[in-house]
Amino acid sequence: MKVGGRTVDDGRVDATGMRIAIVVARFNEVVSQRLLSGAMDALIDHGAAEKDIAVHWVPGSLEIPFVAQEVAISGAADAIVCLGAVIRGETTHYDLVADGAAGGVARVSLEHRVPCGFGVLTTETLEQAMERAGGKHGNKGADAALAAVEAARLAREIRGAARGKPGASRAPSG
Ligand code: INI
Repeated sequence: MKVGGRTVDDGRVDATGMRIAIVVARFNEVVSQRLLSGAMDALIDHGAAEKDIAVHWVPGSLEIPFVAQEVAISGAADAIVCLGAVIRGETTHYDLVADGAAGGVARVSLEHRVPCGFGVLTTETLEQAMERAGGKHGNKGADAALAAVEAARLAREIRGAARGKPGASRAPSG
């Protein structure tokens, strides 16, 4: 499977039994709805149960880090998937929103030790966003979901190995 132009070790992308939270921004909803569909399909294709996926809608991408943080603190999710679309053509504070979302999500992930897949598109036009939300450039919502699951599996292996259980990290295949 290709994620971001590279081949991912698909064996790691097993979402069976995982509790996953999706935090998705309503702003540019026509795009984020497609990112959400892509993420849901990818998670279910990889073994997640629909009942284990919680979807939290927020007004815009700037609100994503706060709600992701609340999810992380609650302990309700093994992985968090963050989805939104920031389109330069439609805002004068594009950089502020894009940087705030990316920096905030990265901070939540590191401070709370919960993997966060980052599927917030940053594009010049709505057309470019649609191309990345189920169009000719794939679905970045699906990619972000699978990246979060892969990171959650790795964390589980590493934490298990640190406690003396088998399952140390493998070298990538292919
Ligand atoms: N939020 C987005 O998710 N995408 C955008 O393109 C966008 N624009 O264009 O401004 C946007 N703004 C809203 C922002 O995320 C907050 O919801 C708002 O500032 C209230 O805090």
